[in-house]
Amino acid sequence: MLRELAARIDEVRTRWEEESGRVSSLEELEEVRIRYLGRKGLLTGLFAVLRELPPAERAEAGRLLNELREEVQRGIERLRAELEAAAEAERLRREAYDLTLPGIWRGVGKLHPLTQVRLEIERIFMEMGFDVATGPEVETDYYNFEALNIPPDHPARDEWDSFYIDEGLLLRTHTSPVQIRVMKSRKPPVRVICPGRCYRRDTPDATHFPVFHQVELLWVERGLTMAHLKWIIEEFVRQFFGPGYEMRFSADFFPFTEPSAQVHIRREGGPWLEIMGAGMVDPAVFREVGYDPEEVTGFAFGLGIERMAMLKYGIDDIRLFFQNDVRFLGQF
Ligand code: 2NL
Repeated sequence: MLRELAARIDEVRTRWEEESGRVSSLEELEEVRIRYLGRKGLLTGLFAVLRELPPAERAEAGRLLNELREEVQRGIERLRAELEAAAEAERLRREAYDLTLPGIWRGVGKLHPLTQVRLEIERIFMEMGFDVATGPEVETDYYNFEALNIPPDHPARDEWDSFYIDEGLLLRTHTSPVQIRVMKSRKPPVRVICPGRCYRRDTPDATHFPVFHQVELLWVERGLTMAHLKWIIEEFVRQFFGPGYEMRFSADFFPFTEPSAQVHIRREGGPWLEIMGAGMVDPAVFREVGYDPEEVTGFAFGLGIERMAMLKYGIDDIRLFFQNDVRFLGQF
């Protein structure tokens, strides 16, 4: 009987050695553990046989059986430790950060040069006490032309020069309609600048584009003269372009100002550069918005933001602003 049990113990040992050698995961190890040490396991079965042996043989058989059980238990503990260590090493490998790799560069954005220039112009005039007003880009014929004393046969009103949407509706050709809206909604004094996008049916070339940006200024108060206008522009030029420019006014015509002027600046030895059109608000415009031209005076100017940016940075083609090439835009 003892010999028979001893033989079965050896069989189980051989089988254990073989099977435990094939274990490659913690799940498989648990299956093997249950197969040998579980309630219905192979070793548990042998311990049941032990109880049927004659008392004289039980001690020896028990020793053999305990030896195998300890062998199996030690083997399981060793395998468990090995598999856990391998799993942990794999986890560390998977989660490892390679601190020697170059970082992921996410470019820091910046404002479009036209936005930068607009904000700079807004800052200069806000510091002088002007409000910033904006208005719709789709305007009525009335606000864009009529209220500005622009006659029906004026070339700007031609379909070839403006983008019409419907009868009496168009994309504004300047930001002057915003100033009309401001004057109709406030009493003098009015100090306001109106920046914004404008549209004209131009064929694109180095200095024309169907979309462009303007800043117009308007100051309405008793007793204003062209001397005040000249000072405002001089101060603007000094802050925006820097010191050392001389300024020249020459006669021009706009339906909404009288007298009207173009303004040029030049540096010592340089060419005259046109920077804006300006003038004293025409009495017809004051009457239209309900101001008494005998009571108030006012002046206005309009400048192109693209033109200001091109002069300031030496850009020779207006189309560069709208091509969105970051190699160009990133320089400002
Ligand atoms: C130009 C000329 C100008 C104005 C705009 C204006 C607005 C009102 C009344 C009177 Cl509501 N004037 N704006 C005046 C003179 C010139 O712009 O060549 N801009 C690029």
